[in-house]
Amino acid sequence: MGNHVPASDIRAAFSAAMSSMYRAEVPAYGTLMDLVADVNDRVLTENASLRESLQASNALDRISDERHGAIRLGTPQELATMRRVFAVMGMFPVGYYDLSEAGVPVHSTAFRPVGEDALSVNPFRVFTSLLRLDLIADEALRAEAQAVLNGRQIFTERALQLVEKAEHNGGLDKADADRFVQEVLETFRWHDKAIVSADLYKRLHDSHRLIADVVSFKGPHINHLTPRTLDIDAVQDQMPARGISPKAIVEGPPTRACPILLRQTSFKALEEPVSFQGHDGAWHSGSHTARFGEIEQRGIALTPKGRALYDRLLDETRAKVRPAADGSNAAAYVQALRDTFRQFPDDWAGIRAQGLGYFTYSLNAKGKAAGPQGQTDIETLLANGLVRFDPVTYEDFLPVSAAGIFQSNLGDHAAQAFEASPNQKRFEADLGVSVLDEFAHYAAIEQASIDACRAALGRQEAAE
Ligand code: OOG
Ligand code: NI
Repeated sequence: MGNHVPASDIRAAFSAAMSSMYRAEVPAYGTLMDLVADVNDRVLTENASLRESLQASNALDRISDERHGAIRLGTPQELATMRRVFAVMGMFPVGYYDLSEAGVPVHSTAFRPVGEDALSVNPFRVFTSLLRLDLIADEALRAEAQAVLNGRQIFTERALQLVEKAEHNGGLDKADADRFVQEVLETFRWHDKAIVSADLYKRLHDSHRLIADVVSFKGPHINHLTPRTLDIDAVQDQMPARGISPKAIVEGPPTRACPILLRQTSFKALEEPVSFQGHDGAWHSGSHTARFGEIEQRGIALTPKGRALYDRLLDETRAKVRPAADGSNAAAYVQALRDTFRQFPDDWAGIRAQGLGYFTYSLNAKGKAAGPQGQTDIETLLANGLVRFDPVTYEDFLPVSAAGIFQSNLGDHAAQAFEASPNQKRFEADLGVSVLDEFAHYAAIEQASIDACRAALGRQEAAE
């Protein structure tokens, strides 16, 4: 049917609805958004060329908007259905992240738009984790948790009907799309009345705080949203002055002239009132800590070679200084990170020459004016000054950083240890599809840009 709303528009409406719901639910998040907007304004005032390039790509209006959020699901069925819900909004699973190694009993993917056009309409992603009850040693407790999860339905009836309708018709019309967003929002809403007793909550919590968070409530409340900042260090520094308490360190690479991958930080999760029903039917008050706010700053997507270098340097840093949750060695960690990453080239030409990052190539003014070329391999075109290259932005996540975000929001106590047990096959079986390989995706973006340059400057007969 011709009157379907584009999936990207449904995602944009969903992202906006989530933002206003979360601001209303978590006032500290609104404070963070205000701080991010102020810092971004300052950066744009000081940096005219950045302002121009954002304006040219139509990114200026939405600069401080949310880029991602996160949820934690309890069962394979919830994950499989969530995949279908996100597909209606043009969000597809990219990447597999094993967090068990870092002491968090989940594995995850990110549902996100794929492709430049979709990302430019609205880049909203949802980092989605599935609880791994198989990592819980206590069998009786595992069975109890399983029974609670099996008994809950996290989607409204109407949301499920609209997913089926969208799948059947290949989309939704405006009225259905509006309704869909409202219905889906219900799944992400906070519920302060637990669906387990105070006693079970305590036992789940003692086993792992995350298990209590996933099992004890009616649905997978959104646990954070994450706007984009143009200066993450400034926001990190200014949080305390606005009355919010940042995690100890910024996750990811150090501050650099040429940003790589992803830097993120958050304010610590808030202790919030919840209530548990007693045997007598009366509600008793308690508290639960789960929800926070985060910020992100993105850089270039790295090739497998670049990523291996990043991982090695991060390991080296953490072998020297392991960041303590209480922030006591934060300065030493930041210094060690900066020193170690001197080994990673910090200019675009160097990153490109060493094959560490992905770039898109396009004809510059000279290239556009030039006629067909004898040689059209990209290095020759570049050497002849006919093409320019620009970094491809990293749109995914980092497992060590994600673990750091999880940990800082699970309290400052020592992390629990699990056997590292990545199980992508199992995750994909539960999901119902394979996740997209992020490296293959970035490589294809780069290759397509090279092909376009070669086609534009090639002779017909020279085409391969
Ligand atoms: C997700 C933490 C990971 C990120 O940005 O790396 C994440 C969670 O706490 O559920 O959102
Ligand atoms: Ni996050």
